[in-house]
Amino acid sequence: MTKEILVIGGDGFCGWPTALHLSKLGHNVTIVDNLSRRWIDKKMGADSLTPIATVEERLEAWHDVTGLMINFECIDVAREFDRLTGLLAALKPDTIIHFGEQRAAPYSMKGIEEKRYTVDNNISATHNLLAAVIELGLDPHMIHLGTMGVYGYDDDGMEIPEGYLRVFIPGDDKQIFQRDILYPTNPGSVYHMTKSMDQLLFQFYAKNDRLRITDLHQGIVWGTQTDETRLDERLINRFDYDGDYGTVLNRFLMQAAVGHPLTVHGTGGQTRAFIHVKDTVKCIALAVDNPPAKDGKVKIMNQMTETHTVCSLAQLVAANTGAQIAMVDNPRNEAAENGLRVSNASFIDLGLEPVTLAYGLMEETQEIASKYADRCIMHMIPCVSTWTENQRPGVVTPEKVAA
Ligand code: NAD
Ligand code: USQ
Repeated sequence: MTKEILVIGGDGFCGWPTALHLSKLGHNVTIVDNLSRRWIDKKMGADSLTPIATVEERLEAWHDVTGLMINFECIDVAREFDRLTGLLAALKPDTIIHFGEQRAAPYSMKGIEEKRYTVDNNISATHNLLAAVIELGLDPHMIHLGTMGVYGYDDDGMEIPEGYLRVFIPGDDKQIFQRDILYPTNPGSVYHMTKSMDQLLFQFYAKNDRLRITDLHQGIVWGTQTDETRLDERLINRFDYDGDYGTVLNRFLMQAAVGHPLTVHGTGGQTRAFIHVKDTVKCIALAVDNPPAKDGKVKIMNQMTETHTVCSLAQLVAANTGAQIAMVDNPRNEAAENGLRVSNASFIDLGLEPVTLAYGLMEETQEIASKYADRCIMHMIPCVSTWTENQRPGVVTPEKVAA
């Protein structure tokens, strides 16, 4: 059935290929984006490795290639509440997909300006959206892109469930009460903290107003192209590689392509969850087709397909490409090593057949990185945003002297 779908943050790395995929599936898609991601790149002096076209060129290309139309509205969801409300009232979307947040952990730790921006932008964007929907009396299915990072990486000795933890509480009269509580959040950056706070906003509005909300706790997305973005050069997806926005596997693949050593933080013993961008768009299409019941509870699904340590990824890329590995000081405040087991049963039950590292997609991403290697701004590669003052280069601490 054709749905009216609003994609907030639809100019971004995950939002753009999702908007195209849903349009291709026959839905009416409107993108809302304030283009802040493009402006942040300009401010940092960074750029996508792939040459991304303007939004207007992108949408024209989509129409040229497929005959399909995607609409675009430039709205800051965190600040332009009235414009957001006006659009929602006119569109009455069946589904709203919310990608529109500042998503880089290192950027959120860069300094006070970036910390405040990340909190103000992310929390206001999510709350404005929820409040606008209630104000207008609409009943869309809302899908939010959350993160695996809300669970933390403390290796809790169990498979991480999908959002909720079943607990048994001893009552005063020796009765045992059973509750399903949100899995205790344990964010590792200001960015991840905003995603933890989003969870409470969703919990409240699902309970109070019976909103139908799906929160997708996504792992690190890698790759760049999907079946739709490869249809025309003007549709190409972004490829972040700089020290703030580049994520680890894509960084390793592009570092190998430009002859830079692979920058493993600390021992590389951090285990993380991963998903290819092709599976991201498939998962979101599955979520669109499977809205939760109006039962007062947020539906939470873990959107990831495999786990790896940072070190094992570096070794894999090095073995495939001959790149050198450099063990560098970790600019983050994170455990040197952790295990991680995650349930992704919901998406598997819905029919997801994951494309994992084993299926040759690394080579595909490697080829794209090589094709655009000459666009790399080499001095943007190092991760320079530190988590604490003590980690800043040049700060002398007793630990550094002892080392
Ligand atoms: P991105 O930065 O490429 O895209 C986000 C988009 O949202 C950008 O185009 C930006 O301009 C827009 N945006 C931000 N604030 C906005 C606002 N106030 N109003 C309107 N538009 C706004 O990020 P991405 O990698 O596509 O991530 C999308 C979502 O998925 C994020 O919420 C992120 O937390 C989540 N996520 C991403 C990853 C990943 O590895 N990329 C992993 C897990 C979860
Ligand atoms: N790392 C390196 N070398 C690098 C870059 C990163 O060793 O050059 C390490 C980091 O120290 C960290 C791990 O790789 O231990 C992952 O870092 P990342 O930048 O790939 O991912 P992260 O900061 O966690 O954030 C990304 C997205 C974010 C999303 C999150 C999902 O930017 O939007 O929410 O992945 S998750 O990690 O599952 O929480």
